Amino acid sequence: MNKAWWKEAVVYQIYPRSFNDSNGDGIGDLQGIISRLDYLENLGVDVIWLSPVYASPNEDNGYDISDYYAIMSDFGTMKDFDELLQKAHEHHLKIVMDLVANHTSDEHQWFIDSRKSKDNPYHDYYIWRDQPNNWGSVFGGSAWQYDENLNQYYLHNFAIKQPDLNWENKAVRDDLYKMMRYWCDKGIDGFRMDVISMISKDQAFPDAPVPEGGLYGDSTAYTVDGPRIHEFLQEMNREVLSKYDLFTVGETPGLSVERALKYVQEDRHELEMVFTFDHVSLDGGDYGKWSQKRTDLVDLKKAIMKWVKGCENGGWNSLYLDNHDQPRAVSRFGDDGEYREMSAKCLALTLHLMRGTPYVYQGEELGMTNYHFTSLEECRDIEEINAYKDLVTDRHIYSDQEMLENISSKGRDNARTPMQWDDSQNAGFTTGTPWINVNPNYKTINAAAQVNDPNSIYNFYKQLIALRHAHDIIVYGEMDLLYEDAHDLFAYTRSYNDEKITVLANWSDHEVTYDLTPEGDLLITNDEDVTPHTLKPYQAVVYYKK
Ligand code: TEU
Ligand code: CA
Repeated sequence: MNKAWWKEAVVYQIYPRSFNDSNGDGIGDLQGIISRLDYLENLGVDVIWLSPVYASPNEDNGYDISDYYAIMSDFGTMKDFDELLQKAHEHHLKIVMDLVANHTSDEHQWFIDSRKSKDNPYHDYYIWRDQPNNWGSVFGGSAWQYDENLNQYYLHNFAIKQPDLNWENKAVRDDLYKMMRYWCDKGIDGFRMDVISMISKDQAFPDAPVPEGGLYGDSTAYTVDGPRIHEFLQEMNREVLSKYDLFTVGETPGLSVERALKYVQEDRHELEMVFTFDHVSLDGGDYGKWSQKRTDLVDLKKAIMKWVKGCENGGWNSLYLDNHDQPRAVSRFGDDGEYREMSAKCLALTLHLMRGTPYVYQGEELGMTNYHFTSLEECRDIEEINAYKDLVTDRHIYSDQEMLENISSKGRDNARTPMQWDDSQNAGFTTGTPWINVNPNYKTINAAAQVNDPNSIYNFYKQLIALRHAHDIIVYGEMDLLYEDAHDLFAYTRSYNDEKITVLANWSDHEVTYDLTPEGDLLITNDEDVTPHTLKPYQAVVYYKK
C-alpha cells in the first residue's frame, strides 16, 4: 500500500455561511474565514474543505451554482478568495473546493439558454423529456419539472431550482473540466465532489419501484452508479485530476463498498476516497430519516468496519461522524446533556484512531450540539421545509410537534447554526442579525472558553490530530474490531509492523467492564482516572505498544 499526504491529513470542513461574518450582514464570508485561520492552524488540521462559495441564488445554500467562475456576493469577491487561498497556504492549510457538477442552478446561463428553445445549442446541456417518469426528487415531489415554453420536462434530482446536467453531452463535460482547470490553475489543492455517484443516468429512464409509504419511484438504481460513471471519472482524471497534485473525495450516496472500491482503487485512476453513507443511515424510519430512532452501536460498528476492511486492499476510506447535511455528532451518537464533554471526546477518540482520513465538521471540535427547533419559522433548509409540508401539511403523517422533534434530531439545520466563537452577542459570529438562529447554549459552549483550557474538547481534538501526525500506525495500521456484539463498547486494535494500538471506548452512560488486558502503555484518554478492565460512562482509553 502506498503512502500519500492525503492519507495522513486531517480535514476540517467549513460551511462558509455559518462560520464567521466579517461585515455584520448576518452571513458568514471569506474575510470571516481569513480572520480565523490562526484558530485552524492551532488546531492542527491540514486541509480545509470549503462548502460551495460560488455565485448562487441560495436555494440550497450554494449547492445550486449560477456561475462556477464567480464568488457568491454574500461571501465576497474573487480577490477575497485569492487572499484566502494565499493566506491559508501561509498557515500550512490546503484548500479543497466543493465541486457541484451533477446539477447547476436554474439561474445558470447554460440553463437559461437551455430552456429558450429545443434547437438552442445549450438545450442538450440538461435532461429534457416530453413525458416525465415516476422518479421522486431527494427533496420531495417529482424529479421532473414542466416547462411551459418548451412543453417539456427537465430532470432535477434535488430541488426544482437544481436541474441535472446532461453528462452524456461531451460539451458539458468539456466545459466542466475547463472550469475545474481554472480553479486548479489558481492553486487549489483538491475537490470534494458533490453527489458524484449520480452523474451517469440510465438512459432508458424507466419507472422505478415506489417504496412503501412513498408517492414517487425511488430512482437510485437508475441514477446512482450509472452505466458510464467510470468512463466519466477516468476521463475527468485524464483531463484534469492527473495534471495536478490533488486531494479528491467523492460524495457517493447509495454505493455499497464493493461498488465504491471501483472509484478509489489506485490503479483505476478515478478518485482518492469517497464518503460512505451506510453509518449515517441507520437511524431512519418509515419516512426516511425523519424519525426518533437512535443508532444502535452494533449496527454502527458493522457499517464502519465493512468499509474499513473493504478498503484495506488498495482503496482508501474517509472517516466522519457529521457534516453540513447531518445532525451534530455529540447529540446523535453521544449525550449532549450531562455527558456532553466526555461523550464528545469519546466519539472523537474513537473516530480519530481509525484507519482512513478523518474529517472534522466546524464546531464538532467544541462539542456543539443540535438546536431545539420550536417552530417551522426557525428552519432554513429546503429539505426540512419540503419534508414538513409533505409529512405534516399534506399527508398528516406527523403532528407539528412530532415533526419539529424530528427536525431537531435529524435536520440539516442543526449543523448550520452559527459557529460559536465566544459568549458575546450572537456567539461572536456576527454583529448583525444571523441568517439562522444561534444555539442559545453559546454562553457555555464556545471557542474562547476552550482554546486555552488544556482539558477542553478543542484541545482533545488537537491532541488526537497531533497523535495521528506522529504515528504511522494510526494512519496505516490494519484495524480489527473487538467485542463486536457489545452494544455499549466500541473497541478495536490497530496493527502495523511490530506496533499495536488498542482502543476501548464506552459509548454509553453506564459503567462498562471488559476482560482483555491491553498491551503497552496508555497513550491517550478522556479521563485520567483509569481503573483496569473498567470504563466510566463515555470513558475511552488508548494503549500503545511499540
Ligand atoms: O448531498 C447529497 C445527498 O445525498 C443529500 O441529499 C443527503 O442525502 C441529504 O442531505 C441527507 O438528508 C449533497 C450536499 O452535501 C447537500 O448539501 C446538497 O443539498 C445536495 O448534495 C444537493 O447538491
Ligand atoms: Ca458577511
